[in-house]
Amino acid sequence: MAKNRRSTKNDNAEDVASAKGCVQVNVVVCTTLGAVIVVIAANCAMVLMSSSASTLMMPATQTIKEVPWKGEVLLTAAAEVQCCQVERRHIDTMTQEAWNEVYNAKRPVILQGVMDKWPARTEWDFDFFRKGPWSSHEVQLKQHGPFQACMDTERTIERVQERHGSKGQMDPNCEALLSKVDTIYEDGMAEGGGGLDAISLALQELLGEHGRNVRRKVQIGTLMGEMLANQSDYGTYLFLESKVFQKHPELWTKYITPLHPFLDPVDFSPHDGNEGASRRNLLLGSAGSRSTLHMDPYGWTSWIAVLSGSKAFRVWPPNATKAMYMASEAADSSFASPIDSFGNDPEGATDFLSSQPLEAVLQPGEIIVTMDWWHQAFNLEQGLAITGNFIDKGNVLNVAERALKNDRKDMVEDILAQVEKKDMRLYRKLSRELGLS
Ligand SMILES: O=C(O)CCC(=O)C(=O)O
Repeated sequence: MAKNRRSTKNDNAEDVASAKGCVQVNVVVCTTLGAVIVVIAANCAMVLMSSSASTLMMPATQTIKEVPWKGEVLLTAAAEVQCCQVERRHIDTMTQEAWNEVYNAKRPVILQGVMDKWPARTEWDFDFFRKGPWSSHEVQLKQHGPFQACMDTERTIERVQERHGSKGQMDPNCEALLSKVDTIYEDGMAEGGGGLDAISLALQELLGEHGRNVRRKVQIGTLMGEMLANQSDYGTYLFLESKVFQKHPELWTKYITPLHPFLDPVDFSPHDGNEGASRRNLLLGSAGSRSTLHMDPYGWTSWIAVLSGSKAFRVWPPNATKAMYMASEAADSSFASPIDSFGNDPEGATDFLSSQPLEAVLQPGEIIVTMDWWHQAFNLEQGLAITGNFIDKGNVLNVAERALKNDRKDMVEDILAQVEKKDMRLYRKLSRELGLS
């Protein structure tokens, strides 16, 4: 099987690269091609929408009949996620000592009450984003469906085989779908038009009208407008976007306030010249979209605040890494598992299947702090959320050590420069502990 479409490391890296990263999105599409019903979806990892039609060479036959993707079934399964296994605390009852206790123990926690006075809580809706000056901001929609599910299955099988010998078999429909995409890719390459363009156009053609959203760039306002008018056939999709807060800082300063100091500590994240804007993300997902199963890079602390819609959430402790079937069992730079915990059970992945996540259903107004745990979210309804992350005195040593392990000395230097500016004692201690003094 050709390897070209399987640049999974890059896919992950790209996802992580958006500071929080790790989102993937879903679409289920049925389209008629001659007499054959094709059920297909497109991962977007290598699909660029700015392709030119001249590069496309379509394969002669379209015979994929079915792939193991049952969006509705998954929605039902996700709806069965337990509501309340993650501790919930109201901010009014959370003293500094109580917070220190939770934070130092690195236990995920759901905070209630923090968002009560945020203007975003009452003012942000789809219309708000359709009309404001931010409406012309472009975001990258990502979608996920059978194609991504098959890619994930294939990657999981490879990892299971590496660990346990030959276990697990590819579903024949997945095999057919993936080799179809390989063919399209290779034909495109052979044409000299560029594989990515070819794959993009081929998938659009296969998906018909629905294909237009395959890894599509779209203005927030347009997207919101279509959603409001209920004409959206975006399927299940999601975007996670930080640049909108860089371009429109008032979105954060005016609407996400007061931000409780527990979520806004003295921060040593490398500076991006935007006072932390790239550590803040706007997240929009339709029902059925989900993040990858991931842990946040380098063990920094993250939180996700739900403004509208509800989310099924699973978290696994940091020591569950072995059960995640990553390419390397050390926390490598991808930080994402090939497993979709809301998808089909990965055959043979015994460590994963016997792992025991905690589950929660997050409601609007709730904020989950995932600490350094593995997590995956599934949007039960379409909704808006924001995320933030920080490197503070409680996690900085861990982050720096992991960065060093990943050959990110540059990152450690940037972090240390921040620490030196803000906390000289901590700087000396860290330099000693990291053996850099
Ligand atoms: O889709 C979500 O709500 C989860 C986002 C997430 O896990 C993250 O930003 O780290």
